[in-house]
Parts: sequence; C-alpha cells; structure tokens
Amino acid sequence: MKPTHIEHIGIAVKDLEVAIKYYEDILGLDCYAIEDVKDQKVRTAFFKLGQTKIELLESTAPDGPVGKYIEKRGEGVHHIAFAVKGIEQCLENVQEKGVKLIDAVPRKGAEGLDIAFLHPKSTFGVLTELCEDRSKE
Ligand code: CMX
Repeated sequence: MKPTHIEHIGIAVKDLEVAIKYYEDILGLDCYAIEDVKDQKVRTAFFKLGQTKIELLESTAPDGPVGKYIEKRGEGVHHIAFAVKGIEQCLENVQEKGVKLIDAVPRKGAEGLDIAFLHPKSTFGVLTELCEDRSKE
C-alpha cells in the first residue's frame, strides 16, 4: 500500500456552526460543503487546503462514534484519512500484516468516497481511514 496524500483530517466538534466560524473568520478558509452522513450519525463541514481537506464532525446522536468520542475525550483531532488506490487490496494487505480492521469491506462515506477504518488500537492510537475517490473513473 502507498497512500497518495492525506485526503482529510477529521476534527470532532461540539457545535458545527461555531467551529465553521473559527475556520472561516480566523484561519481564512472557505467552507464549501455541509453534509449529513446518516449512517455515521454525523454532520460534516468541509474546507480545502491544497489536496487535503479539513472535515469538521458534529455528532447527531450521543451513541454515534463522534458523540462517544467527545463524551470521553472532548473536542479534537478524531481521525486521519489517507487517499489510496485499490482500497480492497489495501485492506487485505494491512490485515495480513496484523492490523485490526473496523471495516473489512469499504462503504460509502461523505462526498461519495469509498472509505474504511483501521482500529486505533492497531494504529498507535490514531483512528485511521483509507479512502478512494472512484467518482472520476
Ligand atoms: N481515535 C483514537 N482512539 C479512539 C477513537 C478515535 N477517534 N475513538 C475511540 N477511540 C478509543 C477509545 O478512547 C477507547 O479507548 P480505551 O479503551 O483506551 O478507553 C477505544 O477506542 C474504544 O472506544 P469506545 O468509546 O468504547 O468506542 P467503540 O469501541 O464503540 O468505537 C471505534 C471506537 C473507533 C471502533 C468507533 O468509533 C468507530 O467505528 N469509528 C469509525 C467510524 C467513525 O469514526 N465515523 C465518524 C466519521 C465518519 C466520516 O468521516 O464520515
């Protein structure tokens, strides 16, 4: 596996609108999309910086992954997403090397990407996402 770039950094926030204001007014970035990802129980806001995005994540349910994360650890960096080619093969390869997968099979994430998570207990405490954009194929 050889990621091409960091696709996005996911940041858990309590209030999406308040956090968007910081990224826009203080850091000078533009929020170009807000999207509900229902099966992940999050509302997301996106900013682009070069090839990489910042993805703000607000929980829409206390029992969702981001709701639980904020309850336990507070706001902060939630995950790092690496862009890869051939995500199914990548998952097979990392699993063979002993990494615990959260998603053995990719699913649809925000912006229509194919995504899969690796377990933070296998990745030095950093929840790691692999993602592939097949929309232009
Ligand atoms: N980064 C690092 N560690 C994390 C973590 C994160 N984002 N989320 C949970 N953990 C740790 C917890 O602190 C806990 O550690 P300890 O046992 O040492 O206390 C351990 O993982 C288990 O956490 P938990 O709160 O009991 O939660 P679960 O085991 O039920 O779930 C996880 C944890 C990572 C498997 C789950 O959050 C998950 O499946 N995440 C992937 C999906 C996701 O995060 N979606 C949101 C973003 C979607 C998007 O980008 O569109």
